[in-house]
Amino acid sequence: MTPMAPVASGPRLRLFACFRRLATPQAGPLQLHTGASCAAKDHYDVLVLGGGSGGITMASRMKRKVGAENVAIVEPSERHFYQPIWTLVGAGAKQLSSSGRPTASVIPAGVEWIKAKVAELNPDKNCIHTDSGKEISYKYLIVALGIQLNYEKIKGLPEGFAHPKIGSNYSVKTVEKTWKALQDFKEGNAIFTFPNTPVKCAGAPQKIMYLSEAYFRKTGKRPKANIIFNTSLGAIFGVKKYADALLEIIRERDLTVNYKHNLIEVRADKQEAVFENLDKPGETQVISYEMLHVTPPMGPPDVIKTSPVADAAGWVDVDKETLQHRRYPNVFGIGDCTNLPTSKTAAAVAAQSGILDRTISLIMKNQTPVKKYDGYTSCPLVTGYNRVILAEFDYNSQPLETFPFDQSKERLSMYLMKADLMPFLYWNMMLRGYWGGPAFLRKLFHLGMS
Ligand code: FAD
Ligand code: UQ1
Repeated sequence: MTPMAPVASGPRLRLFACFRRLATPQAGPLQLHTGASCAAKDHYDVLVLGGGSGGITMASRMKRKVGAENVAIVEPSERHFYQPIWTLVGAGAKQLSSSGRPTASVIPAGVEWIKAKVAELNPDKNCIHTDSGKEISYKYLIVALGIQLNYEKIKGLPEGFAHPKIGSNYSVKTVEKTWKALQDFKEGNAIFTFPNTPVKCAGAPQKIMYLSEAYFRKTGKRPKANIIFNTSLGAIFGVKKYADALLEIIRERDLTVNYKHNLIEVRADKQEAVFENLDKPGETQVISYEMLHVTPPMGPPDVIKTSPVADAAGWVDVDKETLQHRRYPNVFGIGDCTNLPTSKTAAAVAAQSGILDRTISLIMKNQTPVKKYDGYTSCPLVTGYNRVILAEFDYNSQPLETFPFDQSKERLSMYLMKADLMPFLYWNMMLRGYWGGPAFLRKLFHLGMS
């Protein structure tokens, strides 16, 4: 891809930058769009869409590159959440309040926070529109809008959450309902679901099952609990090494797994869940529950789906090694909203942020991106109140483990890392742009071993 010419930085030079773009004829097929620009009053060298894990992390890194005053983030929410801890909130092991901080406190100092929703992307004119009617232009765009939760695709939801016995760790509104349902459980079916779509943190739907089982054991309710994992998938986990370990736990703890079972309806007033059998079209099954944990169907944010930056499935269409957009060279994507063919996690975002930082730096200097993302992602599979299997793997679903021991074994040390070290690392290093994943640790540990 042909990189673009660097543009002047600094607020006073923004107007100049706009005129220069309009006045300078550009050559090369991929540069056409850089000659066009909307008549926006607001212009930034780097515009970041979304102030979640990827957006804040990249804004911190870009601030170091181009100066805080040349970076803006578009994000409507007043609070920023560390979502990975919701698994433990749903199981009563952490408080919900510990998972959120004011967005204002995580926006890098000096970076502009545009408190609005992105309503439209216009990459051909290098600008976006917000729901408040603002038009903002940019030189470089980073799309970090996350994945959209589509509870309404299940009949009876989200209104069913008004009833007891049902919860979902995937939303700040329903995660505490999981813990309530666990505490209220007396006897019967405890059902955990996995939808028929891509999801973020593909381990989370089953982590809460293991925690629930441990809770029932601790409170003497286990003999009266029938624990069921109904998953749309055909396997328990995508990486054989960890799947084998999980299947052993499932066998030991007497958990029932039904593959290719997709939740399509919740009759919360009657405590019934309806599943379709994906292998037998038209066949449905109604199961009564005493507790139901819903992982909702998910998909790309609507605003991306309907924009030119989307691929055919609606995700931001990026190069899987450089994270640069495949058609708009000044557009980049990170995290859950992209079509990167890896598991969508904050750990993946951390690794991607280091790569994207390098990619953008080189593009800004008219050079070709060299650093290549290997698909690194990680999923701390919480299997009890003091046990974690730390899955780490790459694009090829091959284990890419950091530590010099077998991570497919349940460990207390990995639980402590998940519950206490990771939140610290997230708030203090990742969001400040100083954590690009554990690759350096992996090299260090494995060097020590050889
Ligand atoms: P997000 O962090 O979700 O940020 C997206 C941002 O975009 C949000 O702030 C949102 O408000 C904003 N936005 C959306 N639409 C618009 C719009 N139109 N305009 C402007 N802004 C918009 N990851 C791990 O690594 N380890 C784990 O153990 C783990 N466990 C998890 C457990 C649960 C229950 C959940 C829910 C997630 C878990 N994750 C885990 C996944 C992790 O939280 C996500 O993968 C990560 O947050 C993705 O970052 P992101 O920036 O792509 O999206
Ligand atoms: C990680 O880097 C990360 O991002 C901050 C997570 O998200 C919360 C993780 O869960 C994990 C496991 C990692 C990987 C880090 C190490 C030290 C293995």
